Amino acid sequence: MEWFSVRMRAAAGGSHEQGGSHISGGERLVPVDAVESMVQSLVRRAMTHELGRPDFVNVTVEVVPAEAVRSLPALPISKREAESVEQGHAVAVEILGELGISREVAELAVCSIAEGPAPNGGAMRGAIVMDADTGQRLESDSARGVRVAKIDWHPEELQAWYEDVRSIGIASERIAEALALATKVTHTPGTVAELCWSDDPGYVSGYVASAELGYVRIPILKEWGSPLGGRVFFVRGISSVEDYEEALQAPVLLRREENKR
Ligand code: PML
Repeated sequence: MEWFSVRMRAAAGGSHEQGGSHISGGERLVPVDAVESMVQSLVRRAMTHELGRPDFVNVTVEVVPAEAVRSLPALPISKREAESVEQGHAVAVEILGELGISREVAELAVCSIAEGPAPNGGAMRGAIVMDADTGQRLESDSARGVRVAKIDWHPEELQAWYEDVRSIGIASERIAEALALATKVTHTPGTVAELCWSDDPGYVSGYVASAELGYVRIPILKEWGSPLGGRVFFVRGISSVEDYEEALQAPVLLRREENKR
Protein backbone atom coordinates (compact mmCIF):
# COMPACT_ATOMS: atom_id res chain seq x y z
CA MET A 1 0.00 0.00 0.00
CA GLU A 2 1.18 3.50 -0.82
CA TRP A 3 0.73 6.61 1.28
CA PHE A 4 0.72 10.19 0.09
CA SER A 5 2.37 13.14 1.78
CA VAL A 6 0.15 16.23 1.42
CA ARG A 7 1.81 19.53 2.42
CA MET A 8 0.40 23.02 2.40
CA ARG A 9 1.96 26.42 3.15
CA ALA A 10 0.30 29.78 2.73
CA ALA A 11 1.64 33.33 2.94
CA ALA A 12 0.47 36.93 2.49
CA GLY A 13 2.40 39.77 0.89
CA GLY A 14 4.10 37.42 -1.58
CA SER A 15 5.32 33.85 -1.36
CA HIS A 16 7.52 32.72 1.53
CA GLU A 17 10.50 32.87 -0.84
CA GLN A 18 9.67 36.50 -1.67
CA GLY A 19 9.54 37.42 2.02
CA GLY A 20 5.74 37.12 2.50
CA SER A 21 4.39 36.54 6.03
CA HIS A 22 3.56 32.99 6.94
CA ILE A 23 -0.21 32.48 7.40
CA SER A 24 -0.84 28.75 7.66
CA GLY A 25 0.66 25.32 7.07
CA GLY A 26 -0.17 21.64 7.25
CA GLU A 27 1.61 18.30 6.89
CA ARG A 28 -0.39 15.10 6.46
CA LEU A 29 0.22 11.51 5.34
CA VAL A 30 -2.88 9.83 3.94
CA PRO A 31 -4.01 6.82 1.87
CA VAL A 32 -4.65 7.38 -1.85
CA ASP A 33 -8.44 7.66 -1.50
CA ALA A 34 -8.06 10.52 1.00
CA VAL A 35 -5.68 12.69 -1.07
CA GLU A 36 -8.35 14.78 -2.80
CA SER A 37 -10.32 15.56 0.35
CA MET A 38 -7.13 16.34 2.28
CA VAL A 39 -6.00 18.82 -0.40
CA GLN A 40 -9.42 20.47 -0.16
CA SER A 41 -9.34 20.60 3.61
CA LEU A 42 -5.82 22.11 3.75
CA VAL A 43 -6.68 24.72 1.08
CA ARG A 44 -9.80 25.59 3.09
CA ARG A 45 -7.63 25.95 6.20
CA ALA A 46 -5.36 28.38 4.32
CA MET A 47 -8.16 30.43 2.75
CA THR A 48 -10.18 30.84 5.97
CA HIS A 49 -7.35 31.45 8.43
CA GLU A 50 -7.95 34.03 11.17
CA LEU A 51 -4.71 35.84 10.24
CA GLY A 52 -6.31 36.88 6.95
CA ARG A 53 -6.54 35.71 3.37
CA PRO A 54 -3.27 34.52 1.88
CA ASP A 55 -2.22 35.50 -1.62
CA PHE A 56 0.11 32.52 -1.99
CA VAL A 57 -0.79 28.88 -1.30
CA ASN A 58 1.53 26.01 -2.18
CA VAL A 59 0.24 22.42 -2.03
CA THR A 60 2.54 19.45 -2.65
CA VAL A 61 1.36 15.85 -3.05
CA GLU A 62 4.04 13.16 -3.04
CA VAL A 63 3.88 9.37 -2.91
CA VAL A 64 5.51 7.54 0.03
CA PRO A 65 6.09 3.77 -0.18
CA ALA A 66 4.52 1.81 2.69
CA GLU A 67 7.85 0.19 3.65
CA ALA A 68 9.31 3.62 4.38
CA VAL A 69 6.62 4.39 6.99
CA ARG A 70 7.43 3.91 10.66
CA SER A 71 4.75 3.51 13.31
CA LEU A 72 5.06 5.27 16.70
CA PRO A 73 2.85 5.23 19.83
CA ALA A 74 1.42 8.65 20.74
CA LEU A 75 2.99 10.40 23.73
CA PRO A 76 0.86 10.25 26.90
CA ILE A 77 -1.05 13.49 27.56
CA SER A 78 -1.25 15.39 30.84
CA LYS A 79 -2.11 18.95 31.83
CA ARG A 80 -0.73 21.56 34.22
CA GLU A 81 -2.73 24.52 35.45
CA ALA A 82 -2.15 28.19 34.56
CA GLU A 83 -4.55 31.11 34.70
CA SER A 84 -2.53 33.84 33.00
CA VAL A 85 0.13 34.17 30.33
CA GLU A 86 2.76 34.83 33.04
CA GLN A 87 1.77 31.68 34.91
CA GLY A 88 1.73 29.69 31.66
CA HIS A 89 5.25 30.85 30.81
CA ALA A 90 6.44 30.03 34.36
CA VAL A 91 4.94 26.53 34.09
CA ALA A 92 6.67 25.98 30.72
CA VAL A 93 10.02 27.09 32.20
CA GLU A 94 9.47 24.79 35.20
CA ILE A 95 8.73 21.73 33.00
CA LEU A 96 11.75 22.48 30.82
CA GLY A 97 13.78 22.70 34.04
CA GLU A 98 12.60 19.19 34.98
CA LEU A 99 14.08 18.10 31.65
CA GLY A 100 17.50 19.56 32.43
CA ILE A 101 17.12 22.84 30.51
CA SER A 102 18.35 25.85 32.49
CA ARG A 103 16.00 28.69 33.43
CA GLU A 104 18.03 31.05 31.24
CA VAL A 105 17.70 28.91 28.11
CA ALA A 106 14.02 28.12 28.78
CA GLU A 107 13.21 31.83 29.26
CA LEU A 108 15.09 32.68 26.08
CA ALA A 109 12.94 30.16 24.18
CA VAL A 110 9.71 31.55 25.66
CA CYS A 111 10.77 35.14 24.77
CA SER A 112 11.80 34.11 21.25
CA ILE A 113 8.28 32.83 20.48
CA ALA A 114 6.51 35.62 22.39
CA GLU A 115 8.41 38.40 20.61
CA GLY A 116 7.87 36.99 17.10
CA PRO A 117 10.67 34.65 16.09
CA ALA A 118 10.89 35.55 12.36
CA PRO A 119 13.13 38.45 11.21
CA ASN A 120 10.00 40.51 10.37
CA GLY A 121 8.75 40.05 13.96
CA GLY A 122 6.06 37.57 12.91
CA ALA A 123 5.61 33.81 13.18
CA MET A 124 7.97 31.42 11.40
CA ARG A 125 7.00 28.80 8.84
CA GLY A 126 8.86 26.11 10.76
CA ALA A 127 10.48 25.71 14.16
CA ILE A 128 13.41 27.28 15.98
CA VAL A 129 16.15 24.74 16.72
CA MET A 130 17.80 25.71 20.00
CA ASP A 131 20.90 24.26 21.62
CA ALA A 132 19.49 22.92 24.92
CA ASP A 133 22.65 23.89 26.82
CA THR A 134 23.64 27.27 25.36
CA GLY A 135 20.36 28.65 23.99
CA GLN A 136 22.01 29.31 20.63
CA ARG A 137 19.60 29.28 17.68
CA LEU A 138 20.90 26.80 15.14
CA GLU A 139 18.47 27.03 12.21
CA SER A 140 20.14 28.58 9.16
CA ASP A 141 17.07 30.51 7.96
CA SER A 142 15.22 32.25 10.78
CA ALA A 143 12.13 33.00 8.64
CA ARG A 144 11.70 29.41 7.52
CA GLY A 145 13.06 27.49 10.50
CA VAL A 146 13.00 23.71 10.43
CA ARG A 147 9.96 21.87 9.06
CA VAL A 148 8.53 18.50 10.02
CA ALA A 149 6.86 16.55 7.19
CA LYS A 150 5.18 13.21 6.43
CA ILE A 151 3.42 12.83 9.75
CA ASP A 152 -0.11 11.70 10.57
CA TRP A 153 -2.25 9.32 12.54
CA HIS A 154 -3.08 5.93 11.12
CA PRO A 155 -6.70 6.65 10.01
CA GLU A 156 -8.36 3.95 12.18
CA GLU A 157 -6.22 4.83 15.18
CA LEU A 158 -7.24 8.48 14.90
CA GLN A 159 -10.94 7.61 15.13
CA ALA A 160 -10.25 5.42 18.18
CA TRP A 161 -8.17 8.21 19.77
CA TYR A 162 -11.02 10.70 19.27
CA GLU A 163 -13.30 8.27 21.15
CA ASP A 164 -10.70 7.84 23.94
CA VAL A 165 -10.33 11.58 24.58
CA ARG A 166 -13.82 12.92 23.76
CA SER A 167 -14.84 12.90 27.42
CA ILE A 168 -11.88 15.11 28.41
CA GLY A 169 -12.70 17.66 25.69
CA ILE A 170 -9.57 17.39 23.56
CA ALA A 171 -10.90 15.48 20.52
CA SER A 172 -9.88 18.14 18.00
CA GLU A 173 -7.96 17.99 14.73
CA ARG A 174 -5.63 20.71 16.03
CA ILE A 175 -4.61 18.70 19.11
CA ALA A 176 -4.40 15.42 17.15
CA GLU A 177 -2.01 17.10 14.69
CA ALA A 178 0.04 18.71 17.46
CA LEU A 179 0.32 15.41 19.33
CA ALA A 180 1.42 13.61 16.16
CA LEU A 181 4.08 16.21 15.42
CA ALA A 182 5.31 16.31 19.03
CA THR A 183 5.54 12.51 19.16
CA LYS A 184 7.64 12.45 16.02
CA VAL A 185 9.89 15.31 17.10
CA THR A 186 10.54 13.87 20.57
CA HIS A 187 11.37 10.45 19.08
CA THR A 188 13.91 12.02 16.71
CA PRO A 189 17.47 11.49 18.02
CA GLY A 190 18.94 14.69 19.43
CA THR A 191 15.63 16.17 20.65
CA VAL A 192 15.48 16.97 24.37
CA ALA A 193 12.08 18.73 24.34
CA GLU A 194 9.66 20.80 22.29
CA LEU A 195 7.90 23.99 23.38
CA CYS A 196 4.90 25.11 21.32
CA TRP A 197 1.98 27.45 21.30
CA SER A 198 -0.31 28.35 18.46
CA ASP A 199 0.05 31.37 16.17
CA ASP A 200 -3.71 31.30 15.64
CA PRO A 201 -5.11 34.50 17.28
CA GLY A 202 -8.13 32.51 18.53
CA TYR A 203 -6.15 29.78 20.31
CA VAL A 204 -3.97 30.39 23.37
CA SER A 205 -2.98 26.90 24.62
CA GLY A 206 0.28 25.09 24.04
CA TYR A 207 2.50 22.38 25.42
CA VAL A 208 5.93 21.14 26.39
CA ALA A 209 6.63 17.68 24.95
CA SER A 210 9.43 15.24 25.71
CA ALA A 211 10.04 11.50 25.61
CA GLU A 212 10.46 11.66 29.40
CA LEU A 213 7.31 13.55 30.49
CA GLY A 214 5.05 13.10 27.44
CA TYR A 215 2.81 15.84 26.02
CA VAL A 216 2.14 18.30 28.85
CA ARG A 217 -0.61 20.79 27.95
CA ILE A 218 -0.60 24.34 29.31
CA PRO A 219 -3.95 26.16 28.96
CA ILE A 220 -2.64 29.69 28.33
CA LEU A 221 0.67 30.82 26.86
CA LYS A 222 -0.30 34.04 25.06
CA GLU A 223 -2.99 36.72 25.05
CA TRP A 224 -6.18 36.21 23.04
CA GLY A 225 -5.89 37.87 19.62
CA SER A 226 -2.11 37.57 19.41
CA PRO A 227 -0.76 36.15 16.12
CA LEU A 228 2.57 35.26 17.76
CA GLY A 229 3.23 31.58 18.34
CA GLY A 230 5.56 28.87 17.16
CA ARG A 231 7.77 25.99 18.12
CA VAL A 232 11.21 25.54 19.67
CA PHE A 233 12.96 22.18 19.34
CA PHE A 234 15.63 21.90 22.06
CA VAL A 235 18.48 19.70 20.85
CA ARG A 236 21.66 18.20 22.23
CA GLY A 237 24.43 16.38 20.35
CA ILE A 238 23.09 16.67 16.78
CA SER A 239 25.71 16.45 14.01
CA SER A 240 24.10 19.22 11.92
CA VAL A 241 20.73 20.98 11.59
CA GLU A 242 20.50 19.65 8.01
CA ASP A 243 20.78 16.03 9.20
CA TYR A 244 18.37 16.73 12.05
CA GLU A 245 15.82 18.22 9.62
CA GLU A 246 16.24 15.24 7.31
CA ALA A 247 15.36 12.92 10.20
CA LEU A 248 12.23 15.04 10.80
CA GLN A 249 11.12 14.24 7.23
CA ALA A 250 11.05 10.44 7.72
CA PRO A 251 7.45 9.21 7.25
CA VAL A 252 5.65 8.34 10.51
CA LEU A 253 2.11 7.18 11.30
CA LEU A 254 0.88 7.41 14.85
CA ARG A 255 -1.00 4.81 16.82
CA ARG A 256 -2.56 5.26 20.22
CA GLU A 257 -0.47 5.23 23.37
CA GLU A 258 0.48 1.61 24.31
CA ASN A 259 -1.80 1.34 27.37
CA LYS A 260 -4.86 2.59 25.42
CA ARG A 261 -4.78 -0.21 22.81
C1 PML B 1 -1.15 24.99 16.48
O1 PML B 1 -2.24 25.55 16.48
O2 PML B 1 -0.50 24.85 15.45
C2 PML B 1 -0.52 24.48 17.71
C3 PML B 1 -1.44 23.62 18.45
C4 PML B 1 -1.16 23.55 19.90
C5 PML B 1 -2.14 22.63 20.59
C6 PML B 1 -2.01 22.73 22.05
C7 PML B 1 -3.06 21.90 22.78
O3 PML B 1 -4.17 22.42 22.95
O4 PML B 1 -2.77 20.77 23.18
